[in-house]
Amino acid sequence: MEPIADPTADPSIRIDSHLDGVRERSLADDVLDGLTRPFKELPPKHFYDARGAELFDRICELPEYYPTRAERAILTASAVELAELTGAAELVELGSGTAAKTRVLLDALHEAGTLRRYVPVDVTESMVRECAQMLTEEYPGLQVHGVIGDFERHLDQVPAAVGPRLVAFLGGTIGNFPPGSRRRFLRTIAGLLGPGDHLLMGTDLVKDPDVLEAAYDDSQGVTAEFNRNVLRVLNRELDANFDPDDFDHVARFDSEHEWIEMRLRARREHTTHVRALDLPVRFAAGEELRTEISAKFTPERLRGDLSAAGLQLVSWLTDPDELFALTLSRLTDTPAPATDTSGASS
Ligand code: AVJ
Repeated sequence: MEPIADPTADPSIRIDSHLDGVRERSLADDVLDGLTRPFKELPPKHFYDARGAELFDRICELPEYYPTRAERAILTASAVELAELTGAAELVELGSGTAAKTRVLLDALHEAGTLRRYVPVDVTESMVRECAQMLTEEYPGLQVHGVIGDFERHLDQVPAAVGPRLVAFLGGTIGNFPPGSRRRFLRTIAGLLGPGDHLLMGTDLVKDPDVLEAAYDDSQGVTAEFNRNVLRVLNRELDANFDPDDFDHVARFDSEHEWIEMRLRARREHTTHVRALDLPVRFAAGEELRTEISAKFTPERLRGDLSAAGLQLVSWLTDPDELFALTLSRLTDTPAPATDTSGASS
């Protein structure tokens, strides 16, 4: 059957979806795997249903949660310099969301006259569509090629570059990966880069544990609600019967691993049922379910991770209080191969 041309379709927007049930399957797999372990665990990506995304937006406005403000301040102060350093024709953004921070970068690249295409990669189709619409109106001539998918699985769906590329992975989300998969993921990102391309990444920095713990355990209890929201996701998506009020929110800085851990602690002994998986899950009183790690970085640790992924630092940008860092990096220079002696190479 011929596709029916949509007369309202905007030729500057293309959106490809790679989701078809992937999300549902991954939730079921993660729950079956994570809730049957001796130390129960769920990956943080399942926080973000509509309510979770809304709660996260509220977190970003909290007085205790400094990362969003610090990162925006760095971006604002450095956007022109970043546009100059990268000369990017294309911005690929992993986990683009509403693209609020991205605008600062798009503005600078647009001003510099190099910007041609924006490639947002995100699981939420409605957000990508809305922001594609707005951005093509705001920046005449801009192409938007949205990739709807999970950035952990679908980076191979990012289209070939149209010119110097800047990949942005903002917000400190790289901190959600444990160290091994972090390096593996960085290597996958490096696969999106060619010579002359750059990665711009946001990372939260190691600091006073009280400041860190307050950022993940705010006085208004928004983060606690965000944490418990993952139980509501399981209730809805997998027909589970968690009572979120059966769990306390816990946020602790693990100074050995240099990461924040969020957990849900059972207030009493009880058994819940994840009916879609026919899975009873027993909690002892005080038993904890780990829902997130959020790694905090030192310059040394970040350099090590980047270099293990074949990347080298181009610039290290931080806010005046050194709370957060934005780093620009590129593929590590490799010595030119000395095997071609024919003189025929270009
Ligand atoms: C979106 C993953 C960067 O780790 O700080 C905020 C998520 N969790 N408060 C973070 C989060 C609790 C956030 N990231």
